[in-house]
Amino acid sequence: MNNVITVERKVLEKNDAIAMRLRQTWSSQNIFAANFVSSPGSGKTSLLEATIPRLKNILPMAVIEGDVQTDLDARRIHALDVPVVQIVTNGACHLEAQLVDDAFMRLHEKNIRLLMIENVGNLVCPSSYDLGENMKIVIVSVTEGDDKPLKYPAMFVKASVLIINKIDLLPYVQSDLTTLRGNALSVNPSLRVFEMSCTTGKGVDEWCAWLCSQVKD
Ligand SMILES: Nc1nc2c(ncn2[C@@H]2O[C@H](COP(=O)(O)OP(=O)(O)O)[C@@H](O)[C@H]2O)c(=O)[nH]1
Ligand SMILES: [Mg+2]
Repeated sequence: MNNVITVERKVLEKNDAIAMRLRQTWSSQNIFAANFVSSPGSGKTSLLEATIPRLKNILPMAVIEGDVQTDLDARRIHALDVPVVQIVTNGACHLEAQLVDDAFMRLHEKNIRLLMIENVGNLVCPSSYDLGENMKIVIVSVTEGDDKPLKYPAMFVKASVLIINKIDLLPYVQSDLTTLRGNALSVNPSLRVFEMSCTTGKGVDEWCAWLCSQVKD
C-alpha cells in the first residue's frame, strides 16, 4: 500500500513541475489560462460557446478541449472560428499538464491573451492536477443537487469561480440557489459565484465582463 502512495505522489510531483513551467511560459507570454471543470453535462462547452462570441473580438483566444473520447466538443468550438486543439485521453478521467503542454505546442496561433481549457467531465480527479492555469472555474448545474459542493469539496476548494448553470430549469427541479451557493461558500468562502443560463443567456454578460477584467489586469 505504501508503494501505491509513493507512486501516486511521484506522478503528482512530476505533473506539478510541468504545470509550474507552463505557468511561467504563459505568464511571460501574457496569456491568461482558465481551466473549466465540472461533472459531464453541467455545461462547460455551452459556457465556452456563450463566452467566445462575446469576447473573441476583444481578446485573442484559443481553446484546448479535453475529452475521454471523440472530438465532438472541439467541433463545436471550431464552428465559432477560434483556434482549438483536442486532447483525447483514451479513458483517463482528467487532463495532465504534459497533455496540455503538448496541445499548446500544436496551437498555431500563439498570439493569444486568453487560453480556455475544458477539462474532462469529472468532479473528482481533475482537482488533483494543476495544469498551470491562472484559475479553475467549476460549473454546477441546478439539476445536479445542492449537496454537490459538500460531497466533492476538493474541486470547490481549488476553484476560484463557481458558475451555477441551467437556472432556467429552476421551476422544474428541486433546487434552492441559496442552499447551493451556501454549501459552496461553506467549503470555500472566497469563491466568486455567478448564476447563469447558457441557454437563455442570463448572467453571461456579467460573467464575460468579469473574465475580461481578470485577463486585462
Ligand atoms: N436548460 C439548459 N440546458 C443547458 C444549459 N447549459 C447547457 N445545457 C445543456 O446541457 C447539455 C450538456 O451541455 P454541455 O455544454 O455539452 O456540457 P459539458 O459536458 O459540461 O461540456 C446540453 O444538452 C446543453 O444544451 C442551460 O443553461 N440550460
Ligand atoms: Mg463538453
